Amino acid sequence: MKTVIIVALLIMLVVGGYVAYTFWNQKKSEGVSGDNCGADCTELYAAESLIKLTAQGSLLGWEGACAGTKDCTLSMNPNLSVIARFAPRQKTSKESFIDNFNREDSSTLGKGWQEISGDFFVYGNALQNSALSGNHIAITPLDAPNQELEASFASMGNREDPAYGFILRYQDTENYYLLYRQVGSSPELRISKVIQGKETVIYSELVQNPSMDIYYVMKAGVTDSTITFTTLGRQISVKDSTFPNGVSGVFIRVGQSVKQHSIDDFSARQI
Ligand SMILES: [Ca+2]
Ligand SMILES: [Ca+2]
Repeated sequence: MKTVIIVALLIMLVVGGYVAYTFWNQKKSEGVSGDNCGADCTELYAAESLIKLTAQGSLLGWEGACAGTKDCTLSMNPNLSVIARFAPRQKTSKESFIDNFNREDSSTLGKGWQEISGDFFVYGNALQNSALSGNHIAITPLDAPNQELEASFASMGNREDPAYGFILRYQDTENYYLLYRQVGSSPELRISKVIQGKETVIYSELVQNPSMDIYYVMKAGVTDSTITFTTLGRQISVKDSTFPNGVSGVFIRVGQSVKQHSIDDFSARQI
């Protein structure tokens, strides 16, 4: 059985370079990815194999043994050469992590969430804390130093002084920022930092308590050393450079007579 080689040069106009693809495999068909051809960009095919080339991305057109802009099927008989020309790629958008929790009830959160304190679960297409007193914290996989967070929160009661909000620049289970609405006997918006497990409030403002079981939106942001917290038409801000980076997430703190509060429509965006 003779072996033939097909070479596809994938010209990436956006970067002004090209990626050389050589196929020499027994696989019956192989997709051609615009910028991903594995470690060596080579594949070996048996003679007479039918090879289907599929361009992923905005293909301007094939040249050489293929023509047009659709998938190209080649019979591996003679040596063949193919060039795929692509339109410039769109500039990569900033990363984001979005979750509306619209999925089956579950004790694990999925989607890359990591529960690092207490216990959350997905219930009724939202996030809820479990019946444990103390801090409930879950972090996202979005690792960007500057982030903007948004989520809806619903209180199931203001007794026992619960708190709802965000964690920013999580370092480990004892070091991070918290931005939250403290409700109950001393209702406040707070920005605090937790160092070696000890929380210090670095800025706070008085607010009213929320109504029960009504969602309201809160936003948090951190850009370099500026931390902002926005809700109820108010924005508080503070400068602090203790933690320069780290992932972010959600935070609920509950007291002894535990209520299960809700969080929904979470988003985190790199800024
Ligand atoms: Ca939802
Ligand atoms: Ca859980």
